Amino acid sequence: ATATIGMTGLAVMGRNLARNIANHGHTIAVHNRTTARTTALVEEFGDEPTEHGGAFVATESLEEFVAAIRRPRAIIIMVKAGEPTDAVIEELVPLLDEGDIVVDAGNAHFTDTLRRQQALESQGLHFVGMGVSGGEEGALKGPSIMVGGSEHAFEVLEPVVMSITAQVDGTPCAAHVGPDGAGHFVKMVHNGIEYADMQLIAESYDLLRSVAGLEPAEIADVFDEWNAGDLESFLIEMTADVLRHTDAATGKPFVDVVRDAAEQKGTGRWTVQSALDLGVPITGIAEATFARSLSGHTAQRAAAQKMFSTTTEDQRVEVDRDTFVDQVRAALYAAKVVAYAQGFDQIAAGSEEHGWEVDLGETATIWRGGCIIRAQFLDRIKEAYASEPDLTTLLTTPYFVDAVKDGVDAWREVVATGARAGVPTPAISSSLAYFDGLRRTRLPAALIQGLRDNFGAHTYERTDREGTFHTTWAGDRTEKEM
Ligand code: NBP
Repeated sequence: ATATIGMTGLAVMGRNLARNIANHGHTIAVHNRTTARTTALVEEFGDEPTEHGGAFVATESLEEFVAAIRRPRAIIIMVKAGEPTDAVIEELVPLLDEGDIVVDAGNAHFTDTLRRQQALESQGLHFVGMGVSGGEEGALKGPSIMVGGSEHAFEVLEPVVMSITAQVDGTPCAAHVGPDGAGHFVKMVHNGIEYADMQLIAESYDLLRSVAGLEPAEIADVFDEWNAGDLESFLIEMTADVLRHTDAATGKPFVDVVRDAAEQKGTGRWTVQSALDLGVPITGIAEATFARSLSGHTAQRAAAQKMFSTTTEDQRVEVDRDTFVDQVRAALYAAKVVAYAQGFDQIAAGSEEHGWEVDLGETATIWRGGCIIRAQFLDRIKEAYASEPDLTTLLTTPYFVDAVKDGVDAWREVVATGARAGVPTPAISSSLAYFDGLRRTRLPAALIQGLRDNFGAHTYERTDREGTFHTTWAGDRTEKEM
């Protein structure tokens, strides 16, 4: 056995991650169900050591693959999430020895990771659920890595993980976020935040174009300008790139020839489902997920467009272009603070529920590079948790308080303008509603409690004394302490 680690599953992600590992001086055994992928990798990049001393050991059968790795073995599975991952684990496990470490680096649902971890642990094996972010390019050049598993398993994997991950200011964008499902959970919420981020950007674009009348190339310039300030991020930069792109076939802006139905692979949905289970209001992520669903509901959209033509129902809203651009920037920033605050709340709640003890500041730190949501902004979040590890909500950290206070008038103006013009802003406006909901001293939830007690005797608590109460609504309306 010559390899220090193994990788099975050599589609785009596995192939690039294996190359990244070899480029960092590790000898890696490679395997794929269809041998052609293994052959192609080795034919293209050779099986001689790389300039850094790493090399590929190409294998055809799983038996050969397992035999090529030094014990205790560390084996990364990078195949399609769900049943294919279970199929690979099932084939692999009988070939392994006690103490070997099986790493699932695919986009597994964290509940699958919990189940697999239990199953493998009972067979004397270690199981690690490793969230890898950054897509194809990140896998090759340095992804953000969220490791979930035992301390021991992490210690074994650490040299490889820390060498292949992205680095920001000398700090690796990888960490042991917690045991069992913690890595995949944090990766899931990361993807949810990515949904919210993209939706907020898309709404901002729509407002600038439909209300202020800017052309896509002009909006690209606006995003470039924003990218020089506190909104600086990979997604803002990429938005300018996409908006400036012209379709070669028609000469039109690229964004005008793409069908306006956003697809999703499911991590946004998982994030929302988990948030519902945990009772955490992640309205930004939820609205972003539903907005994608709405965009794909062709029949309903066609029916509504026929009945409610956009010209008759919407008001013409006159805005001063420069002022409106600034207002949209402020609204985007404030709504983004809310979306991240909600995402971090969800990680805190998941961590509490499963006893993971996820370090929220560290989570912000490892998202600063290698992943799609990498942003300047994450430095602020890292600092917020560094100065106050038990922070109740990111919204109340001084830096964000100032940003939200300074931006709140603009935020309201943008939401109101969008509503008047008939330009939907589900994520920007729901974030404002969330913010207003949190900061109000009295919420109409009191009335809901009254209704619930009236129709269902669900009881209520009082503001002026302890206890649980019920009013005999159908009778003499006296109040009873329960
Ligand atoms: P895919 O998700 O497209 O999966 C293809 C790989 O799965 C191939 O190696 C294929 O083998 C293997 N596979 C399948 Br399908 N069924 C199998 C089975 N029953 N037994 C053994 N192998 C099987 O690859 P990917 O896009 O590279 O993604 C890999 C993982 O990384 C996924 O979980 C994905 O969600 C995650 N991820 C992807 C991205 C991204 O940007 N693409 C980002 C982050 C995470 P074959 O060659 O023999 O068909």
